[in-house]
Amino acid sequence: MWKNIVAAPADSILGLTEAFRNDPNPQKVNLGVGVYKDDAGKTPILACVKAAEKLLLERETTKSYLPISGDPVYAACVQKLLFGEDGEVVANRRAATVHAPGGTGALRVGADLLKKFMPKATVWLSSPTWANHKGVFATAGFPLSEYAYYDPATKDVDFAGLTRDLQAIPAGDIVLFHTCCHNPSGVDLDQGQWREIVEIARERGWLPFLDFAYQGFGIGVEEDRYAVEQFAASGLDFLVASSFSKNFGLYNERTGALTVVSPTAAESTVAMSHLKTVVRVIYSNPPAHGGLVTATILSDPDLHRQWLGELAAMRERIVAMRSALVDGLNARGVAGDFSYIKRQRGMFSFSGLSDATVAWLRQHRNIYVVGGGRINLAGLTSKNIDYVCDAIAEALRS
Ligand code: PLP
Ligand code: TYF
Repeated sequence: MWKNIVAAPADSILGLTEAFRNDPNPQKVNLGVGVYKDDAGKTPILACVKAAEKLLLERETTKSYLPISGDPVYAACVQKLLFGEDGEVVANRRAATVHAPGGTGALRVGADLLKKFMPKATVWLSSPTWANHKGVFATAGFPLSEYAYYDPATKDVDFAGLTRDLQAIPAGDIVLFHTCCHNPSGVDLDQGQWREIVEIARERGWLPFLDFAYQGFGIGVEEDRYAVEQFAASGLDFLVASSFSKNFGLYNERTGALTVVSPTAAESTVAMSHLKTVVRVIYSNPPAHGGLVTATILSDPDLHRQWLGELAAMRERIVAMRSALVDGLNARGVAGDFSYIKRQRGMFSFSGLSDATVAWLRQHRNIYVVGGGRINLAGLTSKNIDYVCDAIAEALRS
């Protein structure tokens, strides 16, 4: 059947990983795919995860199916991470959470749910956004549109453009936001800006959908959820797609969650009933391991504390690499102000490098950067930072 069918193009970021893997040069550096690496260049299993896995191995008594919505202890833990220990949303049972396979699975479950009840909606994405957002929402059947977000001239949020666009989005459309650590720009909204956005959502009546893939990678677990708290306090309907791939290092365990927040507990019960029907026909019920690991860690005060420490270490290493990169470029007399790289948050930076520079770095220095100039700071280490700074300095001179 495939004889006359043209092959689909490879995912550009994963294609870059493939090319990196096949590159025999020992000095090669991968600043592409969004995976955390430690200073040895490895993506480690967190010690709290290993400890939780040991406990699970001893305690687990069955591999029977989980409920359609996943482990209820996991759902409660997710809600505490989103709304705090004594969040009003939790107390009033206004949130319905299902364990989804990764943040991507959560986005897709949310998209399929919304398509059933908002079939005519357009989904609005930030310009630019994570490429897979387009694929997920388009495949669920939504037309897509973009709102202004990143301004390459100021290397900051184009907030005037953003509010102008959000004010023009009609009621009944869906607006996707990056809660923190915007991928690919690294440029986040501040607290005052989030409050304005919540007000616009209230006035205009569009539905907010928060993609929360990097909780704890920005400033901290609590600081990073500011947007979630503000939308929760507004009493509006909204959705949150959580991912624990990065902050628990559980990439291949497909650990995420979709949380639908409603104005009342009665509505939340209805939302959960429809969430289950959506999940039932895609994967029936979620894989258990990652959710059980996360729930084990978050339910145990010692493991929880250990996780916060390990998460802080990942975040702080990335911040240190931001400084090392900016200082390294300045020390080499590279023209231009790179201080914006220090202001950006999370794993990524729109480095400001042109596609021509990106191509030069790959061809001449075996340094792999995504087209558009997005750098994964976690790919930098104390061993390769000088090599990378030398290479960028030379690329910008040539
Ligand atoms: N959303 C954003 C913005 C991401 O960057 C990612 C992963 O890179 C995801 C969602 C998906 O995460 P997961 O690997 O848990 O599916
Ligand atoms: O680097 C990024 O932006 C992501 C990373 O199944 C990624 O695309 C890679 C594979 C995957 C999910 C996310």
